[in-house]
Amino acid sequence: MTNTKEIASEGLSRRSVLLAGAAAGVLSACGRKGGRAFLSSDTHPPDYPTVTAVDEMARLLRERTDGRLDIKTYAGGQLGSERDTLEITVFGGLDMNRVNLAPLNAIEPVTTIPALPFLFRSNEHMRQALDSPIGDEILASLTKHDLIGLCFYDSGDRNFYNTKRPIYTPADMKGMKIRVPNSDLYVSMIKALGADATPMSLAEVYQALVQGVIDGAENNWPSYESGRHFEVAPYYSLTHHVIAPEVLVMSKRRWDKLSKPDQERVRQAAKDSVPFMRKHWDAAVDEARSKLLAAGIKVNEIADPAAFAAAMRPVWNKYVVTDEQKRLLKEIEAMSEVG
Ligand code: GTR
Repeated sequence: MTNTKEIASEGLSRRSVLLAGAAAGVLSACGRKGGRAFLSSDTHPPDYPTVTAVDEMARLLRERTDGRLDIKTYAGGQLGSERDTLEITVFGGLDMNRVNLAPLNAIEPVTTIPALPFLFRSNEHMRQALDSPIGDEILASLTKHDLIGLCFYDSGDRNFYNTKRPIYTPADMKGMKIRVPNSDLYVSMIKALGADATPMSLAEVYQALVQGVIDGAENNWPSYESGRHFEVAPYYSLTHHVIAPEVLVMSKRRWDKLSKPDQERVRQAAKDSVPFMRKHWDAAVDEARSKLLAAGIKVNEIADPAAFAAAMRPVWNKYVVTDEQKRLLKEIEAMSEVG
């Protein structure tokens, strides 16, 4: 398990130092009346719902502070991968970052809970759990790592896609090389299915598929579409194995410089951007699905989801070890009324 101190003692990679320098350059370049805009990063393109949700948060902040507080998002991974930009955010070179939970798994054990395979029964179940005090507790767990967890956004369900064949059973995955985000939990999930896991950043996936470095990957409909991975990996198999949310974080260094009322404004604007995000997320999933079906991808349901769940279940025992994790897991499972 890596914590922020260990990251610090390993030192920032050369790439991260360069990125921090670039970020600092951008920061000084966007000076404005009443202070500079918060600089935020996102791996997705400008029209993706995570990016437009932060734009909405920026709009709310401007409106509520007469333009004094604002956010400038660098979308499309311009400032680097989620892992690199997260390091920079911890050290204060970036003010905000919208990332998946995966790169946080190595930093904070409780972030692995919503990322467990076959935990949430539906998107509704995920939303309800993270809207409850459970979500607040997970967001608050990031503070000791110098990050302020502002809110969760949707990421839908992740499914496998590949260049070779439809996947119907775990046995169909045997020997396949599957890209995963940089998270030990994801590596273990793929290994549990008998496939080989290759962690890499999202930006590298298209080329890796073309070159045959990997046979496939896994992601939600909008990411599969916006990264154009479907062009080279047309088999999309609906395993629905993970429904982990996205998270919006702020650097604690920047946060600590804000007045208490401004901290409250930032937190409230983030929370108020969530319904906007959900509405656009649902539309984006429908739109991506229709576009991809029209483009001729080969989609299949899996015969027996329970077989995938059973094969991946040992991962729960490996990653759920602390009392806090066990309690949160129990509470989420006990929410039986939804989904
Ligand atoms: C997407 C998520 C990104 C990133 C990506 C990945 O669904 O929105 O933040 O984590 O998956 O697989 O790297």
